[in-house]
Amino acid sequence: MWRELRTLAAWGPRSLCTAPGATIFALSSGRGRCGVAVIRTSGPASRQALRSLTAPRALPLARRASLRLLCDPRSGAPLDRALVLWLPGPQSFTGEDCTEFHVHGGPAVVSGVLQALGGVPGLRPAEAGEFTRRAFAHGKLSLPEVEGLADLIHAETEAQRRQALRQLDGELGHLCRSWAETLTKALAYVEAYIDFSEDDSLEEGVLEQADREVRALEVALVSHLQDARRGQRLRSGAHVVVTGPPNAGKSSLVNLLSRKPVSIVSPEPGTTRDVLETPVDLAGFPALLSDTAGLREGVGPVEQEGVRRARERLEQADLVVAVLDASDLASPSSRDFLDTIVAPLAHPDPSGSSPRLLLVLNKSDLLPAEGPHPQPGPHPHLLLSCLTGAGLDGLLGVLKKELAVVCGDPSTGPPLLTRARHHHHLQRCLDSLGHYKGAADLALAAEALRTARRHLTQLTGGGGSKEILDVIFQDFCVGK
Ligand SMILES: Nc1nc2c(ncn2[C@@H]2O[C@H](COP(=O)(O)OP(=O)(O)OP(=O)(O)O)[C@@H](O)[C@H]2O)c(=O)[nH]1
Ligand SMILES: [Mg+2]
Repeated sequence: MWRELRTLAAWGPRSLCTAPGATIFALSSGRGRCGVAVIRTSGPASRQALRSLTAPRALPLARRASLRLLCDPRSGAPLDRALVLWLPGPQSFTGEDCTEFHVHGGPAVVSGVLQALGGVPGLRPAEAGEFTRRAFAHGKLSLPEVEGLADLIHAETEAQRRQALRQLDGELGHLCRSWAETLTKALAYVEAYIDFSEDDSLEEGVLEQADREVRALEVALVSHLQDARRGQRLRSGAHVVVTGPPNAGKSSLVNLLSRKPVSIVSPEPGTTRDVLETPVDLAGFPALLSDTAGLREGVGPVEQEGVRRARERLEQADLVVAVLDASDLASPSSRDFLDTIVAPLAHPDPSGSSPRLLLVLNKSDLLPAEGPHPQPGPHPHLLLSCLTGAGLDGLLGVLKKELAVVCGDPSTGPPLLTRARHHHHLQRCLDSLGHYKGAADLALAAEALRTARRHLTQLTGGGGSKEILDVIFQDFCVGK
């Protein structure tokens, strides 16, 4: 059955609608003691499974929750009093006949019901991701929607959840399908020209029309590809690197933002040596927050290695949080840091590859309450005290804005490309449009358009190979 499913899925999602197969079952809610646990089945024997466990009562009405006594069909022993749902296909999550048993979440109840289902002829335990794989195979979900569902299950921050929901709603799939339609139109123009250019009835300018469609699509693809890193950051976390001179309060800030004692804090300059990385939810965005050694020269070999690692990590940053001691801005280490790190980052190179910069003046509690405060130069900055928490809300507000730029804001704008797979197919599509423009004859131009269109179809899951499907579905747990 598995091989059959995979082969058919490789032909295209909708080709499986009538394929018979085993009926699968699994616990779909989390493991462990809980109030309610949900056990699902999917496949042609679902009706029989529901009948066997709820006999002698008749099947409940479709899509209506009903209270039933569940009994083991072999021994007749009662298992639980549960809510059951009969969800006949194709109007179900997988497109097949499905049932749901909402049982009490004790381990003995759950294992009793699972064992009883295992004894029903034609039923077997589901493999990881098999429910979703069947939904894809029956055309219930496109591949980007499957990926959105996987992301939603793994979403840890608000921004990730919003992005995953948009993808699950099919926005990226719709966009790719509309692009594929544009290419179909362009291809039709080119083929019409090849077949009927001798014919007087052919409309004038069909090739120009094809060129126009291709040019517009190129512009859209380039802009989406430029955004691609943002979607991937949103999925796996933006690299936020905290840097500054020794003793500025970098580790204190990392501990404050991550709400746990990640790094040792001490009045001794040069405390942090290694790069300490921690995943955090920063103002609703996923981030990998790195604490680093204070930047200074003329120190021992261990600290020197720490400084080298700190500089290396700065090169990988998407957002640099530069921390200075507000009461010590005139010191040589602060001035040197402002000149060598802050100034170049404040004037990023035009290619747009430089990280963004946030300058934080910490220890504001040490500044005199009255009078002008020292300025770090022309750079915009925020005042903070890790000791008292003053300025933390302002900092989180600015971090949110910065991370929305770095990761893309999932509540607005076009759908983001969250995976390398999306990027690959769009880039190949764009390359093929380049081949179209440079093609030596119209037959080659038409072939380039077909290749471009194939990449868009593959992105949404049509003609997906078994290996790609395996990689995508491995993100799922059993029962999903
Ligand atoms: N008054 C005051 N002291 C602070 C504040 N933030 C940190 N400190 C103190 O400053 C000292 C250095 O703090 P750390 O967080 O270890 O500084 P760091 O930049 O990580 O230092 P290195 O790892 O040595 O480079 C500690 O004694 C902290 O308690 C603050 O907002 N106000
Ligand atoms: Mg430190």
